[in-house]
Amino acid sequence: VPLNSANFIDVEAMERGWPRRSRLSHKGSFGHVWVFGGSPGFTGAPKLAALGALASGAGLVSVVCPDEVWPVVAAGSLEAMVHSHSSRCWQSDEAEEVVAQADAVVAGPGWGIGQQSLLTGLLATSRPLLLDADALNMIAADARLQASVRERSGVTVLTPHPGEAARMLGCSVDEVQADRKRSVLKLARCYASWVVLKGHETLISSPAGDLTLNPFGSPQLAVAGSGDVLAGMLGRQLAFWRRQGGDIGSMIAAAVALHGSAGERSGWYLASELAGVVASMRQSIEKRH
Ligand code: NPW
Ligand code: AMP
Ligand code: MG
Repeated sequence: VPLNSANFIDVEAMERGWPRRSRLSHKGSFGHVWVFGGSPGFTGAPKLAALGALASGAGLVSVVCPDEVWPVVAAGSLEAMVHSHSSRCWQSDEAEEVVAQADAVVAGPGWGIGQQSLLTGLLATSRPLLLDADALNMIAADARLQASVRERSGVTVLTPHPGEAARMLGCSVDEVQADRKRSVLKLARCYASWVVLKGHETLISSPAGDLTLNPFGSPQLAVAGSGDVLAGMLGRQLAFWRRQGGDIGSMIAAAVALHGSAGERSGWYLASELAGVVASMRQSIEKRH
């Protein structure tokens, strides 16, 4: 694979991703993010993704989780709507019809690796789709899902950490880390998708192989749930893009940079608190425009 040099995200590029809100805007202007995730023992992950979407300014957020964890995921959820896989709002043969209300779908946080048929349905829709965590693990293990990702008509974003990238590439974490540019490019080309290879100096590749390096971030982000918050933030950007348009690559980069930049701040130690820092930074950027 020919290796392109990476562009860096600077502060201006990060801030351009969070434009001032029009006075006439309403929650529909910012989009409806649907998060599919959660399983026994992993109920926090979809909630953190929902929080990430809300913190970065999504208009509406819905979570869809397996029936057995629905009471736990729904408990205490004030802002996000929470449905179970078999709830009436979700029952349909056609995934496209089911996600008709969604401006963007985030699939994977805490989902477990037994959701192949639901994932197949989501891949077949034309909705902007962000695949993280267990969605990536299922794809890594299933050639049919891999083909379905390649054949998608809508925008697809993959957000592997080095462990998930290693599973997808069939190599070791050390091999991924030894040449992160080559790793992210291979994934982007193989899946015809945007790929965000997380970790120190997160690398973003467009489907065509244009690379962007995120210089923001801190090892403070190496904490349970911080990737789930990022998945929700990127879901918000995809939903906003579907509603208001713009340059999708810049919007992805702006979310990665804001997440990293919030991670550099002190005063937080939980991923849920990171979302609070993201929200206040995002609000001050929006007001400065
Ligand atoms: P090692 O071996 O530790 O050095 P997994 P997970 C590697 C959910 N969560 N640099 C790591 O390396 C998620 O959403 C739920 C280098 C190991 O090999 C998923 O659905 C939570 N290596 C599920 O749990 C909160 C790195 O990756 C492997 C690396 C499992 O996700 C937590 C570990 O990854 C979590 O978000 C880096 N920067 N980062 C909840 N409260 O509900 C990772 N690795 O096995 O995919 O486990 O990431 O915890
Ligand atoms: P996940 O492993 O999915 O929870 O994602 C972890 C998040 O924290 C990603 O956004 C990573 O880029 C970020 N992160 C983890 N470790 C570091 C680090 N040492 N420096 C910067 N960012 C990190
Ligand atoms: Mg993760």
